[in-house]
Amino acid sequence: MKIVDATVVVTSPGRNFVTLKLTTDEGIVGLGDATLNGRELAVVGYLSDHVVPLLTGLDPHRIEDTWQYLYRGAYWRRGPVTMAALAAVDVALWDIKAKAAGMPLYQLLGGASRERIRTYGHADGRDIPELLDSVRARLADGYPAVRIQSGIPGLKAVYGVHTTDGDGAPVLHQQARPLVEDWDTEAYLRHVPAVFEAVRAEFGAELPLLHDVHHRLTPIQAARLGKDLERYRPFWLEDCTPAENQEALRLIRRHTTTPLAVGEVFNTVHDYQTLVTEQLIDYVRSAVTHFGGVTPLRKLFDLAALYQIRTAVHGPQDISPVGMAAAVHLDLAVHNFGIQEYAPHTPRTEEVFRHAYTFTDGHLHPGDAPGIGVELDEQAAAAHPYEAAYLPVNRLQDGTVHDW
Ligand code: KDG
Ligand code: MG
Repeated sequence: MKIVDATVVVTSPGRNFVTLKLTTDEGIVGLGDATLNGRELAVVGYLSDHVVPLLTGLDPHRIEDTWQYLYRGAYWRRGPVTMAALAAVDVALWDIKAKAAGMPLYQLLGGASRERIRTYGHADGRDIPELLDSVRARLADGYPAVRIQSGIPGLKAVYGVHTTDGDGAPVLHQQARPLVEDWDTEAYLRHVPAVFEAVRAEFGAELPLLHDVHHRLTPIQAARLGKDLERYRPFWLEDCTPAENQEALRLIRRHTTTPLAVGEVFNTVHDYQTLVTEQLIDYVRSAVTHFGGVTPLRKLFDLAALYQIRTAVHGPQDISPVGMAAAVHLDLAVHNFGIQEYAPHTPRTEEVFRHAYTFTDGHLHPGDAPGIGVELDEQAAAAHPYEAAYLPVNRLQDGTVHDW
């Protein structure tokens, strides 16, 4: 079999998605997600100018070899743009291989290790009463675990607390220029324990509660927060510091038993080396789409398994249904699966990407369609052209730019 065509499709049914479509001489189509929120066109350029011309004529069955050819062959390796482009190729090739085998991808990854995939949903509120309502709504949706994010008294806009448009798309993520949010670490550190206190008081001790710090603290601040939250038994504290500094996690780990989850901005296993081998974290959180695909993420998961670290694939709405499908196949197959983040895509997005994966009673299943089980309706995609959109930026009250 040979690849005879490679096309990059950009569509914006509420938010931008980049999809690579590979076609073989046998008429098999494979899809891969290359969406990099706020920098989509950089990946489109990388793919169209430097990857697509290399793909025609290749044997799509040679997934590992093609991955190494594009990764090592470029010389300039790693980085979000490169790895999103590589992920799209990798997932499209797995899609083709599984379709050629007449099997859902998870079967090629070793078969199901469980019946279904436990997820967590997002609850947020501008204040605690609004957050409690949101938790109630997620529980009514069936989610077995909930991430809680709350507005901070005195701050006007905080990560994870968003308004949605009529279609359910988060408004804060679709600004033609970055929206400016504000930040006050001390106010945040004072407020978060009160948020956990209120949610535990309302929903009891058993509900798994997660919280995303979004890279905003110093190591000692993160250690303090981890300690303060221990009595509420969080499921995890996510991205408590900018973890490019892997050594920071040593300090945090020395002070708290709150489980730690890291990795949504990482692109390669090297970004995790210290964190995993020194057992400084409990969950690895990279997305298939930003980590170079199923092939390298599987390798990371196997490394993590040696240290009893579990998986938690990043699954925000800016991962397309193609990237989400790939994640759900991997989740079903690997032994050290932990939890999957899941926020359903909008109806407009689901018209463009029809998928076999299902969400029932708070659990995902990839379905049994051959391949990853996603079809791209190109006519529907063409009705939604690219729209410039940026993630917010964050400033302290004196105007200093802070991590978002
Ligand atoms: O594009 C950025 C989002 O994917 C990210 O902010 C979402 O932190 C996030 C999460 O945990 O889903
Ligand atoms: Mg996060």
